[in-house]
Parts: sequence; structure tokens; C-alpha cells
Amino acid sequence: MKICFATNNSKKIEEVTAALPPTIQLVSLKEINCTEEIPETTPTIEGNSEQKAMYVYQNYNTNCFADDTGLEIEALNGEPGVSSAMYADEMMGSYRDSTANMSLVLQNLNKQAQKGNSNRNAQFKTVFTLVLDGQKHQFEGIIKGKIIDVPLGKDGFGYDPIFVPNGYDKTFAQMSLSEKNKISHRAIATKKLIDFLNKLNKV
Ligand code: ITT
Repeated sequence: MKICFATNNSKKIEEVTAALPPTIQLVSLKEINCTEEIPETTPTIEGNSEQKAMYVYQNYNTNCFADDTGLEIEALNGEPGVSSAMYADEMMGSYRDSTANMSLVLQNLNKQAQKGNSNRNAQFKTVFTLVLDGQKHQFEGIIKGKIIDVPLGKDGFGYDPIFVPNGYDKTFAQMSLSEKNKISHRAIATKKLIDFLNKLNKV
């Protein structure tokens, strides 16, 4: 089957494509002539995921799924969470800049450490929303890990250089795409999506 992946993030497309069977082919937003910015204005990851998928379904009349992802850090009360993409924009005058976002995370964790809170636990959470013939289905993927002190690694994207998954001794950015794809939040959500489509005999 062919299905639109409602994202403008090429790294998400790479990861999901690598995890899909050849029977599922992704259609890009460009291919359906969706070039405008898709609104992401709700207060939750689930809400933004649904908003992106429903926007594309309603405006382009095509079955699709969207991915909204956030890094949730325990010592920061779950921040940056739903604000992960623009975490540092206000404080640092940046625009959706991963280096600035990571710096702000590390700064805020240092402040917590100075107050005696050295908890570095965090999780990535991805929520996929599939809209199929107008029906909405959500699939979640979570991976738990720790935030390290200094960014390490060149692969991956976003917050990958500061996140070490539990049970590993390297960051997502020090892993190859296939290593990250064996365990990541996005890989877990993708597997749930594939299983769901399989059950419907859509694949
Ligand atoms: P779309 O909305 O077009 O899908 P986006 O990059 O804006 O793309 P999000 O709204 O989900 O995606 O933003 C999530 C933020 O979290 C953004 O800063 C990403 O760089 C980061 N992020 C998402 N997935 C990640 C991953 O697997 N590893 C590290 N950081 C990730």
C-alpha cells in the first residue's frame, strides 16, 4: 500500500522507511503538494500528532500518518516534552535549533544539580497518528535512558547526542541508523503501525 507520512523531517522519513516492509511505500508531503507549515498548536504530543495527521487528511483527502516526538526529562518536570522542537527559541533567540536546544537542556540540568537534584533520567516519546478513511488510530513508542553531560556522536538528529538509552553505553548519535532502529521510540511506534496495517490486510 501507499501512505502519506505527514512530516517535514527527512531524518524521521529515513528511520521509518528503513523499518517498513517493501509492501508499504511512503508518499511525501511534497508529492501531495502540501508545502505549507502544518499547525502544531496543542499542549500535548498526542494532540499535535493528531492535529498534523488530521490536517493532511482533511486538506489533501489522503490516508496518512504523522509523528510527534518529545524528550521528557524527569528533573525538568517532563520538559522539553511537547516543546522539544522550539525549546530554546525564546531563551536563546534560536529557531528550532538542535544545538541550542541541547545546550538549554544541559544548562537547566546543571541548575538542578546545583540545587542537589542529580537525576538524569529521561525518555523519548513518539506518538504516531494514523488516519485511515477518516478513522484515527494512535501508536506510542517510548524508550527510557539518561541525559549525559556533553553531546557525543554525529549520527541521528535532534537530541540524539545527549541521550543514552538504558542498557547501552553510547548515545543514539553514536549508533548507526540500524542500531537506533532496533530499539528507538520511533521504531516501536512503527512496529505497532505495521502490525495494525497487517491485521487489516492493508499491507
Ligand atoms: P515534523 O513535525 O514535520 O514531523 P519535527 O522535526 O518538527 O518534524 P517534532 O514536532 O516531532 O518534529 O519535533 C520534535 C523535536 O524533537 C525536534 O526538535 C526533533 O529534532 C526532536 N526529535 C524528534 N525525534 C527525535 C529523535 O528520534 N531523536 C532525537 N531528537 C528527536
